[in-house]
Amino acid sequence: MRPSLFLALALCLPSAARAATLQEQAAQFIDDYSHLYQGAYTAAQEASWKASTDVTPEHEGRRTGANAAQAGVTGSPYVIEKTRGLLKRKTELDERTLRQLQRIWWLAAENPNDIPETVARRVEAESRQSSTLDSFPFCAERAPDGKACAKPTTANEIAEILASSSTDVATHLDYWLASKESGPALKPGLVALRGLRNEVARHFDYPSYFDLQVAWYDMTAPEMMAMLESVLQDIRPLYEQIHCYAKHELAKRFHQPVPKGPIPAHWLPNRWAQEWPGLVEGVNLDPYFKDRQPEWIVKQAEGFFTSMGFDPLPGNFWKNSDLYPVPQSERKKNTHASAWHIDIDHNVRSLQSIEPNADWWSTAHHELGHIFYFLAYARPEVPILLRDGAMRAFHEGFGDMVAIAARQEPYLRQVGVLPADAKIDERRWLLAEAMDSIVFLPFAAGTMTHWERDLYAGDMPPEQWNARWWRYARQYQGVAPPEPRGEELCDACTKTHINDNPAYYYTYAIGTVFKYQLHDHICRSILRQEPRRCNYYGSREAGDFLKALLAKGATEDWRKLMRETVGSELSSKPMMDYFSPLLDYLKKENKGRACGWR
Ligand code: X8Z
Ligand code: ZN
Repeated sequence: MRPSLFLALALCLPSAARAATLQEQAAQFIDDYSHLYQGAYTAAQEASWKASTDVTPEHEGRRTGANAAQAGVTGSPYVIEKTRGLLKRKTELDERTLRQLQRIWWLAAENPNDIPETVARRVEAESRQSSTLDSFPFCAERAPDGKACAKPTTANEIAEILASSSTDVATHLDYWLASKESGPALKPGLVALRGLRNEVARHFDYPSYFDLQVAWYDMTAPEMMAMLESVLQDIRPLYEQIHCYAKHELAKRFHQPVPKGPIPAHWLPNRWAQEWPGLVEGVNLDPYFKDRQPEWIVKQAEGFFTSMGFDPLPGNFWKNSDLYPVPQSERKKNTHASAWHIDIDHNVRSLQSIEPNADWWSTAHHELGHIFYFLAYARPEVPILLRDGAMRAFHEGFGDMVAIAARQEPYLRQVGVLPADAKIDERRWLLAEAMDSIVFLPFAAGTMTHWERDLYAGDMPPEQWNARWWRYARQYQGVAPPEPRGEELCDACTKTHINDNPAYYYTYAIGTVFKYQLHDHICRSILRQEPRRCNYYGSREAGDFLKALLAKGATEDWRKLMRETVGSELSSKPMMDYFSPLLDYLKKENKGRACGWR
């Protein structure tokens, strides 16, 4: 049966004697839609899970089929017409109904089945791109023929080598170059997807796919860019000092002259230069995790949430999750961490490749943050369509906020990660944290978001993609490639989200700012502790506050919820206060050094 016809039959109106009011009609429509949506979504999630944890052509085919069926529901011409009609009569509908209809509209815009060929091509291209991304064989060294791989490597190994304190700059360069090899394999797929994503969004009168995604915040793209610009302005003086410090430290580490301008990208401890862990001498957390089992990391992360009064994770999480690395020869799986709300109810799982180090420690907390959020709003009072973060950045910020708490010194001592006799230097400890959070913002709000805005809203020609990527990396991050990068390469394409979570990345920037607002509020107003030495492990009050916030899902306007929860709209003030001791400290450290990159 064709999906549209099926839906027209399934979503028929109640045949009551009296004519139903518009509110009643809308409620019935939403009810029927939600039922079909949940079923189709669950089937698509199950198929995607299989395709992401065991990349084979067969699993990719099933994912394509299940996603097409889901698109048949969400983008059915009947759904589009009905929703359009209801949204035209907004004043006759209550707020909760409107919020759900708005979501039905945005979901329809992803796959409008009144242009079925475009939708079919998009669904197939998305699925293929994910398979290419998830199964790419990284290679650290080529055989003498220049083709065969003499030394296969993995994403975890690349991350580990780049983040190590090794002074061998040649190895850094080899691994950095290896990490960029997926770009050319992914570029043709992204060229096609950019066109298809824009086509669906424009069919719904959004200026571009970027604008469609930003609409989930009830904002226009220029409003979003202005909000991010103001965050970037706020952090600029601190970032410039951090950049200067890092440049000189790295030059020392690699026995190289200090560059006048940007930092060479292969010197940095992350392949996209998005976070700079391990740069602060004396603050390297990795050794403290070396003797731990990866299982301990996840259990400890769960323990953080349960200590605040959250229920333990359900059995299905432990049974179905895929949390540890597997050799590519055994099975190819997506190595980027993710959390899955399989049935929009209590069936949850996470995909990770946890190794015992500080990076996975934070990531495990981040992912469990998503899972506890899913479970908190999966309750009968929250309709299926509003079982979501109050906004996307709440979801990203929540687990990250717990990760801030999980790297506070008192907590690390309490759970035995930091030995009792370990002495720490508070300034350096704080600087190491800034190397994650502050350093992340020019990447997230700067390079990534501007590049994706240009990609979609600016229809950036493919022969400018690499040059634009590096222009933004230089402008926002002060980072330059080690050698010229031509347009046959695609360094932006190597970033996971650009392929499989498009036009989303500003969400992490907002989440970063928001998590310090939440953290500040919990520490100062609930626990009466100083945010830089604040421990909410075991705090029921912190847990009750968070559970109440999460349990609302997306039933309320996010700005209103923010004002009610942390007392203001998005503000970088708590984050800047948190890191405030660093500015003077770094100015002293950098005294006499040549700083800047412009
Ligand atoms: O993708 C993630 C999470 C999954 S939502 C692991 N993050 C971004 C990234 O890795 O690029 C978390 C921080 C930024
Ligand atoms: Zn996340």
